[in-house]
Amino acid sequence: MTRFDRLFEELPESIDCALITSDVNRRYFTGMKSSDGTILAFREKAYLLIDFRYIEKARDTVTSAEVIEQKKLYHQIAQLIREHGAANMAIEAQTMTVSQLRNFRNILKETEIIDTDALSNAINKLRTVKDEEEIVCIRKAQEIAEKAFDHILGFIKPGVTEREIALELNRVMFNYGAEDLSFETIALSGPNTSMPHGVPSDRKVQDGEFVLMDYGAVYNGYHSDMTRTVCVGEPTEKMRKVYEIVLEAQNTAINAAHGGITGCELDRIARSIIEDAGYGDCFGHSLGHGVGMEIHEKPNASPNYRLELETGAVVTVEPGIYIAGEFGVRIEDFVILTENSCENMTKCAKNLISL
Ligand SMILES: [Mn+2]
Repeated sequence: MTRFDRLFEELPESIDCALITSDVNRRYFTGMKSSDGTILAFREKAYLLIDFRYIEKARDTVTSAEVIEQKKLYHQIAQLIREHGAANMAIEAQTMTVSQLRNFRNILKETEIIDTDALSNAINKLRTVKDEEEIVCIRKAQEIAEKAFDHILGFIKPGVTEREIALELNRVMFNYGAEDLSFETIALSGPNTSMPHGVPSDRKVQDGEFVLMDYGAVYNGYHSDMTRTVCVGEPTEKMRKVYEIVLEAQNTAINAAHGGITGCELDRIARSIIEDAGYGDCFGHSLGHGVGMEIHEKPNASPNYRLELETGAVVTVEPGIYIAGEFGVRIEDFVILTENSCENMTKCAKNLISL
């Protein structure tokens, strides 16, 4: 069964065709990366309309859809809709721009445009559960990130700056085959570690400080995501204690994770440990998020996500404690949920390392 077949199984029967306009979902359905292009999928057949810059590659590689060179997009779409006798067309409401929607409405006067979240939700649902091929790519993306981690431990020392650490992580990841960075690498030191998404600066690392690194690599369209907090020299008693609380929260949540647990239940397991230790106010973000073709995707492990995390979903487990003006600790792994437990895709050690 193709991904298009599975999509139409998820969609209400009343929907005649689906217009897929986002870059990431176009890649999900065709396997080809491009910065432009449009998929129009009917139950019986799918088309990829793509312009001259990509046409040769598309004709060589795309097998899931008939490839058509894009000339006058809106008219070509109208023509296909007429040929297939479709009365309505669902759009990706979560990503289409208002101006695109207006254009389609102007051109497709006879076609009902379904602008609910039905199509976006159906695609998100498909993408949540990863198949074997996708898992292979995610594993590879994580292997690249872990090679960079092994390397950076020998690079961090008093006097190097946050920016130098970030740049070195990036360089090594590209060197080991990353297609891209999962996001702008975060490398923070000392008091800056209390800002969960701080931006690397020219601040020099000093002895006795934490260095927090949150980063990942993209491999064949799939992202990895990890955070490690290491100490340069010896940590204080408080630093050590906070680190152990975060680690316990993380390990406990990972041990409890399984397909069918709700996002809020998983979040609660980690959060209650941090709350019981007296640091509830210092953990102001959610426990985790889905990872795949996007760095943040469904499902979420957060206090207000009441849905089940499905078997086959990949989610991060990243509790943290952030004490403003002092320091912060975050430890992040990501796991694939199985029926009764989960497999941790992050293999590198997380005992407190002092360099
Ligand atoms: Mn993350």
